[in-house]
Amino acid sequence: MKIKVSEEVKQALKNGNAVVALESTIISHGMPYPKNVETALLVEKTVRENGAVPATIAIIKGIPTIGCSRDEIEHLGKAGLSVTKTSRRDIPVVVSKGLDGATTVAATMIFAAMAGVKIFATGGIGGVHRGAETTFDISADLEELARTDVNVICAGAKSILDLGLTLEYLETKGVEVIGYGTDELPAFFTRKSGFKVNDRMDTPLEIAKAIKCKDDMNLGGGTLIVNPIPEQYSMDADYIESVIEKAIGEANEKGIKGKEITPFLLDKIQRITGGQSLESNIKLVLNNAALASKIAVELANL
Ligand code: PSU
Ligand code: MN
Repeated sequence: MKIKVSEEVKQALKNGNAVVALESTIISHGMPYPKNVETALLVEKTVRENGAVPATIAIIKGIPTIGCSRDEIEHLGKAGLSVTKTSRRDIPVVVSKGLDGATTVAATMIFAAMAGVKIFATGGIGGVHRGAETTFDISADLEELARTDVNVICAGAKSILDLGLTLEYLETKGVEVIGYGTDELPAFFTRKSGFKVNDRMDTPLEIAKAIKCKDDMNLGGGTLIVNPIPEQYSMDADYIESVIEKAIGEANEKGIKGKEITPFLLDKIQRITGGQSLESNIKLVLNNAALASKIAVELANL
């Protein structure tokens, strides 16, 4: 299959330099225009400032693209929901029809792995949804972490998910969850969730060493590194919980399910909080991009 790797990313990989993969569902389906485009460009800038090369990943006119151009990012952001949300299962149809695809964590991991990019920064991952015991709604992101060798830096998961079940699922699948400077799984908008991570590490070098070890032993699969939102941008836990409950209530009333539910909830939360959650969301993504870049630089030097 044809994939397109940008010249800059190709060069960096050839020279063994640090590269950080970035997803595109967050651009087309996770934030409103024009904040989504501004954020995506700011994330790329942050990666560069921390010594790595950014590789925003999407499917552009049927071609998996590793290292989208500024124009392509602008297009993904402006076209928004009309760009197909593309997880693992969607890839063959989006590619064969020559469509544009905004890649989820799962699909971004697949293309990062094809290109040889090991480190990937995002905001939050998908997981086991609340009520999954009846809906069976478990994000394909978790399965991908189990099988594809890409290490994902995120701010934990929103409590639109069942965080306890998400951790149990990852444990079953053999996915290591490392807390950066924390023993607790962060809950995206807040630094705490009440759930313990498997291991805590306090430096990017320690994390890079663990990743290298996994590679050297060919264990396969990814690692999840969870990085709490900086204190000054974190939200009030009770407030955001009530907002999330309201959003889930509305989704249930409207009968929204399947691939629509996550974008629906993200949009609702942003609307109810009057954009306050969007600002927190942006800050935590930048924070993750910086950490991912530092890990990628350490990994390149090992
Ligand atoms: N959670 C967020 N922001 C996001 C997503 C999840 O806080 O943008 C996106 C990511 O692209 C993730 C996808 O991979 O939603 C998960 O979708 P689903 O739950 O349908 O697997
Ligand atoms: Mn789902």
